[in-house]
Amino acid sequence: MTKLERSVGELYRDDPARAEAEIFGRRAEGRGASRRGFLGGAGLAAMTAAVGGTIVYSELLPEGLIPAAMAQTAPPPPAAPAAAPSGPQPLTYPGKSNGLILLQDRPLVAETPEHLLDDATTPTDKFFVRNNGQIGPETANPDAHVVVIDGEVNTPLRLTVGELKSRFRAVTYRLQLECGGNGRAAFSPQARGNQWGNGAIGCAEWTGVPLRDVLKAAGVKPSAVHTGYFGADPHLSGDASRQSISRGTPMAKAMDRHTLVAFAMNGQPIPHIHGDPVRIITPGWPGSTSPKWLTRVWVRDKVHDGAGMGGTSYRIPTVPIVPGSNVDGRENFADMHSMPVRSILTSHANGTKLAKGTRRLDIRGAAWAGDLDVRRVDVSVDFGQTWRPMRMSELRNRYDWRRWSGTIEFPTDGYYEVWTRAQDRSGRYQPHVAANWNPQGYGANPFHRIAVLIG
Ligand SMILES: Nc1nc2c(c(=O)[nH]1)N[C@H]1C(S)=C(S)[C@@H](COP(=O)(O)O)O[C@H]1N2
Ligand SMILES: [Mo]
Repeated sequence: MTKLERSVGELYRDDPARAEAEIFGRRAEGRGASRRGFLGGAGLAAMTAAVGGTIVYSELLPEGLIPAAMAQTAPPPPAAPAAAPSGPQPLTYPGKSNGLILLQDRPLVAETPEHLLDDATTPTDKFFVRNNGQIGPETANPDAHVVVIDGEVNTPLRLTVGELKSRFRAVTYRLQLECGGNGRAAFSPQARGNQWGNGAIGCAEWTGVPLRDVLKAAGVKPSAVHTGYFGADPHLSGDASRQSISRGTPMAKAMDRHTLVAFAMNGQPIPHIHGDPVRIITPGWPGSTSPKWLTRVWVRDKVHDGAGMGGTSYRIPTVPIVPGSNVDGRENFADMHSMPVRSILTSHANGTKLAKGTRRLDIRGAAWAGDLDVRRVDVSVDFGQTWRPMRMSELRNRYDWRRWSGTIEFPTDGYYEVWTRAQDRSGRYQPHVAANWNPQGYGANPFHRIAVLIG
């Protein structure tokens, strides 16, 4: 047992199933189904040693969940050389907080840890970054940059950014922009792609022209079904005939007055890494429908078929599949539209240590649900046995996120997990664990959990 006590944390990282078996007792030893999952004796001692304190509600700890204290926010890159520091790497990028976590270098991908999303409006330096290809070219004269609107329109347009600003009325909204793969790290078995925690989200103020006004100026034909967006960023391979990504949405979403052709972020020209000089913002839908470095809006008479459309790309099963299945997404899959409900605790980081004797804690966070909005947020400190409702902020505009706050209580010193759970307006709650597994890992939205150690 001595060896296990020292290594159970490592064991959880390397082989969660074996760690569970060691901690909760092997199923084969079966003392009857009612005993399975009971954390006691040697298992409890090992777990206590691993998390660094008495687990206050240990009798309620569910089997099969990696304790939050041992879950990593982001794994090290798979092929990291032995000499490289292990664990998440900080991002070093001009204009970006080095609290961001680098998930990939090429293409550049960086996540905002949940506790850095503590502002009502996400500051630009803390906004996550997701590229699929190279970074778009610099534009010497942003107002001269041209965007083409063509396809199923009566009058194709070639609009410069200058014309976009002078011909149309600009609006400013605070809007959710979330990667379709946010939460992917929660999938088991691991799904393909960046292993995001819950930090591929930002809610910044975007200023721009409603895309619908531009589309109306071009005159949308009745045959229009879908948009197809194009950006100026070259494919990673450098092959000019390939798009790094080219997605779109059904017309109804493109015609929503909150879908913008944006040219400012938080009151400033959009920084280059976020798509300068213009990008689309499709709030509440997978971030991949918000192209940066926008060059073209192609109005299609069918669902767009650009890079990142079809197959298992941004598509989720309409009939659940066996986790780990090798499927091509052609049958019983649908394009992911609205993002699912999610909440995060932002006032404290995972692994927060509090002074001995702390009995109350003021906490805050954010919650959002794509097109649906959030009905409520609840927090538990006893592994989900009891939940306490949180106060919620008003929305500034549709597709804003909710900020929530409240106070939680701890009966004694020890190890706790603070779990947050939101419910959307249709009545759906976040699940305990990532549901509806799919090969590319979309739609994982289990509770946010942080470990807190008191004393
Ligand atoms: N041109 C272009 N636009 C793009 C991408 C891209 O690779 N190229 N990535 C998309 C994805 S997958 C996401 S999640 C968002 C991220 O926006 P951000 O980097 O400004 O945070 O941009 C989207 N727009
Ligand atoms: Mo994304």
